[in-house]
Amino acid sequence: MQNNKDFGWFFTGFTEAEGCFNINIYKTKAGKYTAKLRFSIAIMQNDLDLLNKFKNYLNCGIISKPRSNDMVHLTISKISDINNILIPHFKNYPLRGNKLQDFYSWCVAAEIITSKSHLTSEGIVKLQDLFKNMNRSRVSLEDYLPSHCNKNSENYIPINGNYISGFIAGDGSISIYPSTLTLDNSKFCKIFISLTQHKNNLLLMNEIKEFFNINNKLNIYPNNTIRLLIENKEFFRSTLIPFFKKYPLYGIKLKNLNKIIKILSVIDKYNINKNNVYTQEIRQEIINIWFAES
Ligand SMILES: [Ca+2]
Repeated sequence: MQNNKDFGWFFTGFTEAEGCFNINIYKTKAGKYTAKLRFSIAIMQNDLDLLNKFKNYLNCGIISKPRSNDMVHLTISKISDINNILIPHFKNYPLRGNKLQDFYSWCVAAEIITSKSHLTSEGIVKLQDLFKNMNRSRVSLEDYLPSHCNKNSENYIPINGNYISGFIAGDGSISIYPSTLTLDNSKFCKIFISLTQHKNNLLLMNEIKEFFNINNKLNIYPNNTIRLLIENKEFFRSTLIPFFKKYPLYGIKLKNLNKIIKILSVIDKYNINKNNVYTQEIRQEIINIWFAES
């Protein structure tokens, strides 16, 4: 079992990928405006164990499941939990991508709510201004200064492996192209890891690239995203699998990784190299591993 410090970094990395800092401004029955903060993580229902792990780690929050979809949510909205648990957590294990900006805005909002200023119209206006510039509605993307990622900044923080692990658990994909798992495909069993981000996280993506010594160039696509894609069994063997031994992965992506580890050992067992072909039996063995339950 990993110690709490490692899991703390994992949680921050996962939050960088999938967490959401929000400010809810609403009218009470009496017609007065008020506000609440909410931190949430929504993931697929089959990853519920991971959400419970986060809840246990934080020792606060509520897990819920909306009827409308296959997601489960961890929500923290009690201001005392936010002030005493969540904000200290992210100060000890800082975010480093563009979600850091949302966290900063959120901390200002927490002060407003803690001091009860949100019960005044000035306080509500301040919260509205903060809210208007958070998450997807952020207008000043150009102001984003990811100083924790910048080696020349005094705020630079070296990237932590457990953070990367959490980030991949959230936004990464570790898998096999299903189309390559047929019995009659010449490109049998193509495994890959990919990570896609908004271009604002270019510095962060470059750090991850450097961490793994990857030479691929990061292209910015017309939809403003950048993508890191590695389809190379040798990279899994020499870099990724040892990395995840040191910095464990949790959740559904760990299940995929474990299947890939098994599949690679089958490939090694039969000594299959690039030029060899898979026999029907070996293909079936690999297909069975990949499609096995859990
Ligand atoms: Ca994301």
